[in-house]
Amino acid sequence: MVEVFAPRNIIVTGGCGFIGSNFVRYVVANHPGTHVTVLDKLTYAGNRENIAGLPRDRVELVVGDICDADLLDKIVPGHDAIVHYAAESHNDNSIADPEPFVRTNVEGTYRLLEAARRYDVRYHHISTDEVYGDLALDDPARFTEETPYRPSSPYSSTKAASDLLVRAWHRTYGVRATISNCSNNYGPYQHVEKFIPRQITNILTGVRPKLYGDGLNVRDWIHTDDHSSAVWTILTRGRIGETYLIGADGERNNLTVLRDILEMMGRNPDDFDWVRDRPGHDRRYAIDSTKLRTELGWTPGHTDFREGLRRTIAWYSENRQWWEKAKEATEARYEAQGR
Ligand code: NAD
Ligand code: TDX
Repeated sequence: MVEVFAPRNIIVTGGCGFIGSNFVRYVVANHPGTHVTVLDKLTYAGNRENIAGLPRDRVELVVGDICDADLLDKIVPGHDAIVHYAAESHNDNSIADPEPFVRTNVEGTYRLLEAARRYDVRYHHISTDEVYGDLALDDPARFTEETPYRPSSPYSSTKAASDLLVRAWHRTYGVRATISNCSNNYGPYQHVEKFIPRQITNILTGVRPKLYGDGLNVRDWIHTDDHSSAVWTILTRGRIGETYLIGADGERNNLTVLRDILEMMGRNPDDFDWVRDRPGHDRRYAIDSTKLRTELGWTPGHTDFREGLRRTIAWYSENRQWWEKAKEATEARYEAQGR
C-alpha cells in the first residue's frame, strides 16, 4: 500500500529559478492546504519576479544560501518537508568555472541533509538524467533507476555526488528522503542561457541562433508543469529511500528543435550558425519512466511538444522585460566561450 504524506508547510530551495518557481506556482494553484517557504540566494539565475504576485499568505521568500547552516537552523524547524531545487544548473558555466557547482550542488545538499536529519524533516531531492552519462544515438536502451552513474561534466558530476549523499543520509541516518532524476525541461521562466530560450530570444533580438557541433545531440524534452506534477506525486506518495525517473517520451535532436522554432517564428529553417561543440558534450539522453507511471500512476499532461513549444515562444515574445536584462550578459559569456 502506498503511503500518503500531506505536507502543510514546505521549503522549496531555488524557488526563484526556472523549475522551482514553476513548482511553487503549481503548488499554489493545485494544493491550497500547503504553505511554501522559498529559500533562494538570488544568483544570476534567480529572479524574485518569478514568484511575484503569488498570495502572501501562501508563499514567503527567504533570501539566503543553502550552504548557510545557521540560517537553516532558523528556518527549517516548523516545516514538514524540504523540496530541494537550488543548484548551479548550466553545463557550459560549469566547464568555464566549476567551483560554484561544487559548493552549491555538493556542499549545499550536505547542509540541507544535515538540517533534514536534525529536525526530522521529509526531504525530496531534485536531480537530473545527466548523472547517467549519455547513450549512443542508435542504442535501443533508455535510462532506468538501475542504470549506473557515469556523469560527464562538472555540472552533472556534482549532481551525481549530491544524489549519492542523499542515498547515504537515508541509509545511515534514516533521513526520510526520495530522489527524482528528470530529463530536459522547457516552458516559461527558463533562463536565456539555456538552449530553447536562447534561440527564441536570439531570433527576437535579430541575432542568428547557435547550434553546437553537428546538431544531432538528442535531449528528452518534458514540459516543466509535468515535472512539477511528478515531483508532487513522489513527495506525497513515493516510497522513502527510492529513486524515480521523470520523463515524457520527448526525444528530439537539437537540429529538429531549432528548425521547429525557426519555422514557428516565420524564419528560414537554415537561418542559424553552427558553432564549436561543447567539450564532453553528451550525445543522447532518454528516460524510461515506467516505475513512476506504474507504481504511482503518474502521466504527463503535455504530450504535444510542438504545441508546448509554440506556447513557450509566445511567452518569450510577450515577456521581453523579463529576459532583456539578462540577455546581454548571457551573450557576452557565450562570446567569451566562442559559442
Ligand atoms: P535555475 O538555474 O533556473 O535555478 C536555480 C535557482 O537556485 C536560482 O533561483 C538560484 O538563485 C538558486 N540558487 C543557486 N545557488 C543557490 C544557493 N547556494 N542557495 C540558494 N539558492 C541558490 O535552475 P533550473 O533549471 O530551474 O533547475 C532546478 C533544479 O532542477 C536543479 O537542481 C537542476 O539540477 C534540476 N534539473 C534541471 C533540469 C533542466 O532541464 N533545467 C532537468 C533536470 C533537473
Ligand atoms: O546555444 C546553444 N546551442 C546548442 O546547440 C545551447 C545553449 C545549447 N545547445 C545544445 C547543447 C545541448 O545538447 O542544446 C542542448 C541543450 O542544452 P542546454 O539547454 O544547455 O541543456 P543541457 O546541457 O542538456 O542540460 C539541461 O538539461 C538537464 C539543464 O541545463 C540541466 O540543468 C539539466 O540537468
